[in-house]
Amino acid sequence: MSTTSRKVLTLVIIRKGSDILLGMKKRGFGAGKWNGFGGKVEPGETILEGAKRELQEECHLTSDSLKEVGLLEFEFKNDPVLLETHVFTSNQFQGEPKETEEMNPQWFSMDNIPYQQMWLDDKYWLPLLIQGEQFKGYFLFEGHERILNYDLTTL
Ligand code: 8DG
Repeated sequence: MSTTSRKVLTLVIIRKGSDILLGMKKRGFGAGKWNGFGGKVEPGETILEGAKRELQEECHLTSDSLKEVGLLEFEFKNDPVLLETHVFTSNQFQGEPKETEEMNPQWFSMDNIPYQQMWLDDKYWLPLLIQGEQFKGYFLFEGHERILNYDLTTL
């Protein structure tokens, strides 16, 4: 498949004890799914700055200790855009999660993650993040609900 462009995205998973914070995406790409917080990196900002900004914009938390732990590439069959998603995590943050126009945040116990209402790839890599591993992956989707093939390695 030929790739003509690459979009750089961030995804932030905040942890607190044995819980993780997810948000129900209310609109746009991935609406109706629980996910971490993130979005497109804007011109003039670093990827880390983009991750912090999206965390603040989408659920009103700030964190100065985001750590990049994963790199995920997503392709969709018949779509020339490759989504390069940088995954960050932290268990240190300031503020209380607050609902915004984009996301409704909720804490989930790490042994009760709502994978049925998440992107299909998350059940492969999120357990690695929870175990403190670093990882790199590629997922080829057909539509939003089918993975045609994937590759995932720990670093
Ligand atoms: P907008 O303002 O233009 O609506 O969008 P944005 O907030 O800048 O970006 P977005 O389109 O909402 O960003 C997509 C988010 O979804 C980003 O955090 C990366 C994440 N994401 C994917 N694919 C997958 C996936 O398969 N699994 C998970 N967990 N997250 C994904 O793009």
